[in-house]
Order: sequence, then structure tokens, then C-alpha cells
Amino acid sequence: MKLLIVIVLLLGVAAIAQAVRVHELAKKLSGKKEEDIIVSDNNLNANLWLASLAALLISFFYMIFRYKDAMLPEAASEHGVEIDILMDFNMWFVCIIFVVMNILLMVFAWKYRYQLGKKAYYYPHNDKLEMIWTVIPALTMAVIIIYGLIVWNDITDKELAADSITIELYGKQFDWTVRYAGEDRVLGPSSFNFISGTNPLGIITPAIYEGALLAIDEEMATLKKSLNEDILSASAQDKTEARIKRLQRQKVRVLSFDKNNEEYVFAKDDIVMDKGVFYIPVNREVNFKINSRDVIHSAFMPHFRMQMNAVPGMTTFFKMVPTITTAEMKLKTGNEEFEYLLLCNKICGAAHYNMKMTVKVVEQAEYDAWLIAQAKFDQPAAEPATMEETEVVTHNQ
Ligand SMILES: [Cu+2]
Repeated sequence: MKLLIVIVLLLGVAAIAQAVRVHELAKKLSGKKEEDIIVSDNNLNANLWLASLAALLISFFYMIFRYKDAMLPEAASEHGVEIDILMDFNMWFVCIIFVVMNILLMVFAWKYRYQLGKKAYYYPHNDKLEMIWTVIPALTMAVIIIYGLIVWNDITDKELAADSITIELYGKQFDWTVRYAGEDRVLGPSSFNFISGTNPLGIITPAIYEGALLAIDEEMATLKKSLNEDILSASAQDKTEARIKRLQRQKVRVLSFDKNNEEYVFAKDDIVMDKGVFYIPVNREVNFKINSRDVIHSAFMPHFRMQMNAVPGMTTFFKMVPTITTAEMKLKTGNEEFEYLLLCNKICGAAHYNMKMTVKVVEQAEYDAWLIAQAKFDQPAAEPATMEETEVVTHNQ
């Protein structure tokens, strides 16, 4: 099918080339030169040019009017309001300049089109004019950039509120895993060296540390045994030797971690969520720590006007305060189906579109009840809390 389309396209191009050639030959026969443009042709082109300006402006304003309701709803976070004002300021600026410049550009081209007997005015240089058209755009750019930087510095300021919640967003091809810091409000240390089927974030605890070493030693022992028994084919032997070398390197990396690091205790109450939905309380600061396992992703929550790259090998940050609960937003948008989303905004591979999680913004009490029902990292899932139990826990926190 694809080949067929390519052949049709190629034949089309060839047909156009032939038609142009025929046109040129016909002209040659009639003795006309290409430079001989008649005045009426020139005027027609100039007027069509003006008509294209009208078409451009009409479609520009029509699009704005037609799609104004397809924009995001109002910002659902404290800093989002600032971002929206900044974006509106830039948009108005750019749109006004776009309209004025296009009108000037195209009207002048129409006005000074070629006309019989009209001669171009020779005007080679004017310092004052050049100064004006350099300084005005430079000042304009400076205003836009400085205003943007002020807003950026404001929203990325590192200082955390005393009651902020720390949540890790961990991206990989192709999903997000979310980790809550738990009651101690500190995320336990983690490293890719400790990632396994049951430990997708590579969180380190003394038990996991021991387990990783044991698994490496056991696999190495089995491989060495099969090598010694001399039962492998030559290629299988090469593969086994390569695997042993890899395991040795992995062991060196695991041993480079301090076995008795006191920080490992912070992992105990961490909560790892990979169920496609996570909760945050309204009007409370959430401090996101963002990581990636493989390639660059981008943690994107459009309704909160929040986006930050997830870069392998480093942790990035973004803190924000959600101001509108999911339930309130459903009412405001008149959309019963409305949900806040965590998306990936870097095209990171074939299933990039699938990197999606639902974010529920709820009242503090509902958040506490939800959180208590989630399994802690090194404990089995809690029994579903009864209402009384939930109440008690809420008051204790
Ligand atoms: Cu991604």
C-alpha cells in the first residue's frame, strides 16, 4: 500500500514536470519572453495578495473564537494563576504584533507593486531608523524574558512549607510510579542497582541490600558450576562467562553502598503506588521529587500548570499547592468525567501516550483515610480501615 502511494506521488511529480516543459515550449514557439508581464496580470496578483491577507486575518480570528472553549479550565494550583497571567500577557503581546506586522508587510507589498513608469526611490541608509527598529524589539524581548524569569524564580523557590508532603514521581518506559514519603516525611534512599520485579524504584533497606548480594552470589555460583561441569557448547560458555563478569561488576556496585546507612530506615513507611491513581490533599503544599529510570520523560500536570523533566541520574523538583478539588472541578467544568492527569510530555518511545496517571485532589480527611489504607513499603496491605479507626488516625496526625 505504502509503495503504491509512493509510485502515485512520483508519477504525479513527473506529470507536473512534463506539463511545465510543454508550457515553456509553447511560449518559445509564440515568441513571448518570460519577463514580459502584462499590467493586468500584475494587478491581479497584487489584489490576490491583498485577498490572502484578508483570508489570513479572518481565519486567525475565527480560530480563536471557534476554539476558545477547548482551552484548559482555570488553573487549579496557586502558582498556576501566576503562570496563566504570564501566558496571557505573552499571548496578547504576540497576537497584537502578529496582526499589525502582517497588515503592514502585505499592504506595503501591495501598495508598491510594479507599475508602469514608477521608479523605486533610492534610500540606502538611516542610522536613526536602524536604531529605532533595533532598540524597540530588544526592549520588548527584555520585558518578556525578565517577567518570565521573575515568575519562574518565584514558583521554583526551594523553601518548603512546614507541613509539605513529599512525593516522588518516577518515570520509566512506559508508566509512572508514585512514592509517598510516609509519616517521617523523608523518602528512603534508592538506586537503580536494587531494582527488581518487586522493587520497581530500587528502594534500599538492609534486607534488600542483603537480598541483592545473596541473589548475585547464588546466580554466580550456579553459572560457575555449569562452567566447571564442562557441559556447555562453546557459544553458551561465552555467554555464561560474560554474564559472570556482569554480575561481578554489579556486585562491586552493590558493595559500594554503605550497608549500615542510617537513612535506610526512612524507606520503612514509604508508600509505592503503581495503580494508576494517586491522591493529594487540597490547599497543602506538595513537594514533587522527579526521577527517571531510562530516558528523559517529563512530568506534566496541565491543570496545575506544572511540568518538569524527569532526567535519568538526577532528581528534579517542583512544589505546588492544589487549590481546587476534583469534585469542585467537575462542577466548575460541568463535566462529570473530569479528572486531573499526570502525563508524560516528552516523546519517549512507542507507548509514550500511555504514560498516564489520574490525580485525585481531595479534602484533607479523605486524603488521610485513603493514605492509611495503602500498603507501606515493608508491610503487608492494611485491612480496610473502619470509619472510627480512620477518625482516630486523622486526629493523631
Ligand atoms: Cu515518557
